[in-house]
Amino acid sequence: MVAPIRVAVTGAAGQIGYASIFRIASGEVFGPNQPVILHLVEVPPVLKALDGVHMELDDCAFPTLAGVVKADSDHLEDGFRDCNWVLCVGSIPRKAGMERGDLIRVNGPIFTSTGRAIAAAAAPDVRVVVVGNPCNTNCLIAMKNAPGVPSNRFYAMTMLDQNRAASQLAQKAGVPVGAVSNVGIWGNHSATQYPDFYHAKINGRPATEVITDHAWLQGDFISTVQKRGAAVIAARGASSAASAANALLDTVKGIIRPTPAGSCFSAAVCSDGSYGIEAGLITGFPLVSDGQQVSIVQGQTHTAFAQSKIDITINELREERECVKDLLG
Ligand code: NAX
Repeated sequence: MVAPIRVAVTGAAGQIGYASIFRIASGEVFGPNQPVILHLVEVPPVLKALDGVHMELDDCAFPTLAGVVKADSDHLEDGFRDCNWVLCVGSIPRKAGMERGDLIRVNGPIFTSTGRAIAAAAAPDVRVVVVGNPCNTNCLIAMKNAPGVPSNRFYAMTMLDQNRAASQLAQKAGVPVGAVSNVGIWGNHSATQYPDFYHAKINGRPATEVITDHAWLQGDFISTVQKRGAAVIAARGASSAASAANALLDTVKGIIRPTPAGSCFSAAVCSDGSYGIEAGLITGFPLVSDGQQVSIVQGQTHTAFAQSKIDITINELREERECVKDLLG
């Protein structure tokens, strides 16, 4: 009998939470033989809706779902108790007229209590993935408020950007998206991020050889990926949800499954000073996993163009950190 793992999802009744939890319960992420106990966390006014979500989970009769725990955001330690994974989706989405700095100040405090509750109650092997925006800086706040939890357990999600970038490259090259690999997302999950096409591969060849329109790569490709979230909102009238949930699951899979040789996956992690990026910043890097440990891909070289893009996004991360320095524990 395999012991169940416990997976907390905050904002579980929201768009991304709702699109994630059924797939996690189904066994898609942790496998068909791994029971999962879901911990669903919401703000108190949404607990009734969460009861409905719980009913739906019951009604799926997933053999891998070994239990459901519900908790409210005023009792986060109950929500995170013994959890092996804490997936932090819950936060306030940006509203019309809100500046990025306003959003940081609204959501930042959620992550001080999140960090403290993780340190107090989660399992010793807990791993944390932050989706709620601004996810890099929220992840930094959680990490700084979780004394005793190693910094390499904290991830912020840039996988949606990776998937968006891979899809754009595939469409330009006229190949299936599965032919694209090794797309690293550098820096912040924001409009300054740098999707690295120089190291991307298409059918194992450098993307820059397959796609000869380098003006497109340096121009429209990058800006399309950077602004894709806004384009989805403009078209759908709501922000990315299913694709974000899919990216969250891809992130967890990227962490727990060995990365195919010669490839990478993207998430923001605590910089160890690699590539001259200030240690301690939660920065998007290309990563590899051996199924147990995740490490930053080493040895990539960057063109002056790429380095200038990376410098811009790292500067933005420093500015965001400055905005929340009172929340960093
Ligand atoms: P929704 O508003 O649909 O859902 C958010 C849920 O979080 C709500 O149900 C709300 O009640 C809950 N919540 C709010 N504060 C909470 C707290 N303190 N504790 C627990 N739950 C809380 O937003 P949704 O579309 O699901 O987006 C969630 C977050 O993901 C937003 O911050 C959004 O900006 C961010 N995103 C991040 C992406 C990424 O790639 N990193 C992409 C998609 C998305 O934009």
